[in-house]
Amino acid sequence: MSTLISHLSSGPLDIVGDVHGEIDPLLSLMHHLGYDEHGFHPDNRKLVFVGDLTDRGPDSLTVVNLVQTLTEAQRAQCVLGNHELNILLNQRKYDNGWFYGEEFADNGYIVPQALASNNNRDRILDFFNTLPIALEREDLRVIHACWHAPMMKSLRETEGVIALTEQHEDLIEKRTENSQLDEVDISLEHQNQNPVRRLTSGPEERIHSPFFASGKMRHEQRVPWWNNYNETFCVFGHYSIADGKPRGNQSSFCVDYGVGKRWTERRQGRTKGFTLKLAALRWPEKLIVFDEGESRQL
Ligand SMILES: [Mn+2]
Repeated sequence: MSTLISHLSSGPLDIVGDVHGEIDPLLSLMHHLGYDEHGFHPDNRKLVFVGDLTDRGPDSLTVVNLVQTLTEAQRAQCVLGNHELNILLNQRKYDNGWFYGEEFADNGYIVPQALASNNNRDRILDFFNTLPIALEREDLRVIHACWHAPMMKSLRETEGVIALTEQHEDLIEKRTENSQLDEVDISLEHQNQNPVRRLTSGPEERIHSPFFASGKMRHEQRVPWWNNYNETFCVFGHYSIADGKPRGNQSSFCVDYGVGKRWTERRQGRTKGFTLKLAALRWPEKLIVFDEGESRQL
């Protein structure tokens, strides 16, 4: 197998949702799952991260450091999320300023965050460059946003995520430049036909009433691809269930419980009993464990 689609560890797993720089919930979740701070588990369980380790929360640097250490010690695996991809492609977004040493402000409120310096940037990029897009084994698949079987083929034919992204960007540009497609259609082509984009941030479709989200006007909306997914069980993140609606079906499960926006709860003075949580799905038990210790069966 190539580096972009890798073998998922055998044995029991704990698949952790989008961490988004929330180091304290991560350490708390690991504790409740029975891991020590070095990622050892007495029952030889392994951690798997669905990507989006960074941005929004207070300490992306420490989260990346920890996951890198665990991954290098082969006690954890991690797939690439769209937030890691943006940083790899050097695409400055409204919420990844920490990487560039810049504060994250929301309507004048500065979100408390550790900022990267020149000393850590190269190490972070080197680590992100090692991350596969997909992990699979006989009974289970893990991906950040969307499993799309026809596009998995292109992951097996390449080594580098940056090269693969750019190669498809060029192809799509050439194909659309003299077409009748408008700006939104072309943007959708880039989202849906570039395997790196589709697998790390999911398919989208045009909407007719644009709305404002994550710092810009949106003319597209996300497509709930899992409604038509009926293959090997797939765990994914990306689609924060901050609105309270679980996502997935009998063959899939979204483990992103929205901790990435916990700073909005902290800002209002909350210190525990958060609505927005970090969760892990225990496999094969199918038990959902949350960072404050509660759990429930899927
Ligand atoms: Mn994401």
